[in-house]
Amino acid sequence: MNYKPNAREVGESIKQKLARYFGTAPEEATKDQLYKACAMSVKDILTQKRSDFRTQVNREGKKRIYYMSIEFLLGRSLKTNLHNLELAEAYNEALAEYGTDLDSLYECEPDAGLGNGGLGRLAACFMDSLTSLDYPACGFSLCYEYGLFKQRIIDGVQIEIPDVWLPGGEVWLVPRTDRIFKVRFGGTVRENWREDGRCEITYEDCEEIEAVPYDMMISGYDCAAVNQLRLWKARDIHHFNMGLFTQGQYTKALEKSTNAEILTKSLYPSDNHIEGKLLRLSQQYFLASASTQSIVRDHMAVYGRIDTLPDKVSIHINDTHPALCIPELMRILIDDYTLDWDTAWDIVTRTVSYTNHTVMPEALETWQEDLFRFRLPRIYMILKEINERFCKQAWEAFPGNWNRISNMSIISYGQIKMANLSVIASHTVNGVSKLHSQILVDTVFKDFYHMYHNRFDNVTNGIAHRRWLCFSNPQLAGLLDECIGTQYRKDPKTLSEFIKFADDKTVLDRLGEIKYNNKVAFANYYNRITGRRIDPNSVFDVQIKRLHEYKRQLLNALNIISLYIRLKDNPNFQMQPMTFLFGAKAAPGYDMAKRIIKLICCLSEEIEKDPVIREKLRVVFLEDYNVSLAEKLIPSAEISEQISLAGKEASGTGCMKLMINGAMTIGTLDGANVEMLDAVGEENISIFGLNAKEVEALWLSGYRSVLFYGDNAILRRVVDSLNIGFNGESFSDIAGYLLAGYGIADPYMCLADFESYRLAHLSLTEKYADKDLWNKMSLKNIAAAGHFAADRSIREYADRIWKLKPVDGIKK
Ligand code: 26Q
Repeated sequence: MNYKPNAREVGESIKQKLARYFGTAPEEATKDQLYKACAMSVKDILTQKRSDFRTQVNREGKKRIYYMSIEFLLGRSLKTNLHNLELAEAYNEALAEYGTDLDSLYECEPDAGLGNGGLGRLAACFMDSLTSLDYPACGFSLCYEYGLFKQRIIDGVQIEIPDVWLPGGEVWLVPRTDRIFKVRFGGTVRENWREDGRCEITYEDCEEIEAVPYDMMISGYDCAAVNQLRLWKARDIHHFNMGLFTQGQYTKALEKSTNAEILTKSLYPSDNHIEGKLLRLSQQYFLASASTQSIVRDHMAVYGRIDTLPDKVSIHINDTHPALCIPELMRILIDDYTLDWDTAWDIVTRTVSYTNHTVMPEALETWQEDLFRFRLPRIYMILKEINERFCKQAWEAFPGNWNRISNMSIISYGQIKMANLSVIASHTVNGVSKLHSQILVDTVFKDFYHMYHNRFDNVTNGIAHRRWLCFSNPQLAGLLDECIGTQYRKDPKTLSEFIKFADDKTVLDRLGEIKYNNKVAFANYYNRITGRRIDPNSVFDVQIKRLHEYKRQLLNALNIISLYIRLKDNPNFQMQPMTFLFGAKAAPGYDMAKRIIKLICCLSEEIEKDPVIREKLRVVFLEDYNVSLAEKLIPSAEISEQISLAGKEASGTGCMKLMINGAMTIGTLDGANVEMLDAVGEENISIFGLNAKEVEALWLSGYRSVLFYGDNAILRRVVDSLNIGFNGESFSDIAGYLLAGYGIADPYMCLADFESYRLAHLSLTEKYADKDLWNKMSLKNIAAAGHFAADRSIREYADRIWKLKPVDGIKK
């Protein structure tokens, strides 16, 4: 089949789709219909290519990776697919005939926002790299009807609006009603011991829910592979009792429906914070069970025997949220395939691996034991058995050391600890940056590290550099093509060759021009959407990430207030005009996060009212920050704010997207920042604040924020100004939080890092005056960013953890 239709063939295929699905012709079609027709025609090409790829995977008997994640934050697909397939030009040419172009159709596609932030976006970036590198891979997640809420800001208050993405998004999905599985909840489990020593399991009064797969094709760049992401939707098993209905018993027919659909209605909108809700537990088991059944079925269909599973299948769990695939696989192997415990356990532990994404105690998943037993009785029995066997083993390793054993136990004091289960059953456990992986073995998993030395590894995160650089910053990509050729698109480490141009004045000027053009483009976009203005001649200083105390948007705001006070004292004060841009969603129940949004918005409004000051200082809170907005904003960013309290941000990935687009990082020695410093050198990144060890020491000795306040006149004025507040609203609650003389003051120690942050910021913006110097630093950041591509991360996972080989020997 021809995967590269020309413009005429593309035009023909769009026309056909319009006629068939909308009964319309290109001249009469709406933009929305044209977008859908394009998407459908791209899907046809992907479907064909996928079929060829799958045949080859099976022929070669290649091992597959199944990547399970409760979140996949995909964003839009049309642009990525067209660029990956190198078809954008042909489509544009065809669309010109119909009086439109791709850029305007891209805007018709809703974001698939099936995730909160970093963890979900990482899963999406990883699927891109797995495919581009020709690895056979399949992602599993849930087909939420509502993705992450849309954010409106009204008078500085965040309002959450449901995100209805399926109309418009579902063109990419293929329902597979031939691959439905059943998932059981609740009821009573009976064990019947038979004479041959086997145990037969029967269920009474349990609720059965159908899992219907909706498959999405995932394209890669310049490769043979097309992989798939399988999203499960919950459906009532008797979806409607037609018998009752036809007898006229309408309401009874409705009552019979158990309302299974609520299971995949909505994504939980909090990140780095868990909610021990029954519905969430049900979502997690639903994902784990349907996916595991699907994996086993596919394996048996190709190989016909279960014992080879670990040789042909690797299952990866993206944090602990899908960890119930561990007892679920045990259940299938023992109850359905009649394997004995040890054989089953051997298969499971050679198949599963686990990535941890946080050390924050409130994000480590635990479930109440009785809730768990009630909802998942069979899985509970299996967990008990895993735990008992583990504890025996731990006892042999550390006889008499109850404390240690209780720390590592899966079930203790009425709680089920998912991280412990994940470590015990995985052949490899990894963190997501060097620092984070070190903290894991030093603290949270210290006892496990003693017991299972070789199990722990690090794979530093990476980003889909084609999406975040090549496709969203075409001018910069064009400059790179001219300077170093196009090889970096396939092999991002060759970005390092760009360093040769560090002293080339023409290239440096071009870099400056491209950044300026991108700023103008963003300012225009912002003006079109909001009617407000931003000055492309000011420095674009960007902090984009979920709103969380540990990420310290508040520290950024305090520094802005210090600049504002200085300008109010002296309106003639000469400074580099600055625009501080924020994009952040707060979890709906997270009051402090919402207060910080309000502070930023009130500060923004008050400054905007001052015609003199706003020429030098502007604060912009961007509404509804999401993947598509990030793609527009990041190419225009000049300063990247990565200012979390050291030791708290596991990795961060926004930092990498900004770096590869030439922004300068101001950051603490946290997460991936540490490795960015190594890669780019200290003259090309601005590091400030306490390091993780100093944070720990200060915390243990007792953090007294008032001491920092008392020592620093500027800081005093800044904190005091919160009491009067901004734009008519007092923020004395935030002042109180920062200072709390006796109670626990701000655990993220904003005041401790304030002065060092303020000075670092000042000296960084001073450098901006020297254009050549700035552009050179920017170039060096781009040249050093290749290491932070997901292609590199995925190769490490494939080689060291999953033992995966790419498919060879088919044409592209
Ligand atoms: C768990 C249970 C119940 C409800 C919600 C959750 C939940 C949901 C999302 C817990 C955590 C998350 C998301 C965590 C996350 O995004 N972590 C980030 O992962 C990135 C990728 O590795 C890192 O770069 C970030 O440092 C880390 O914060």
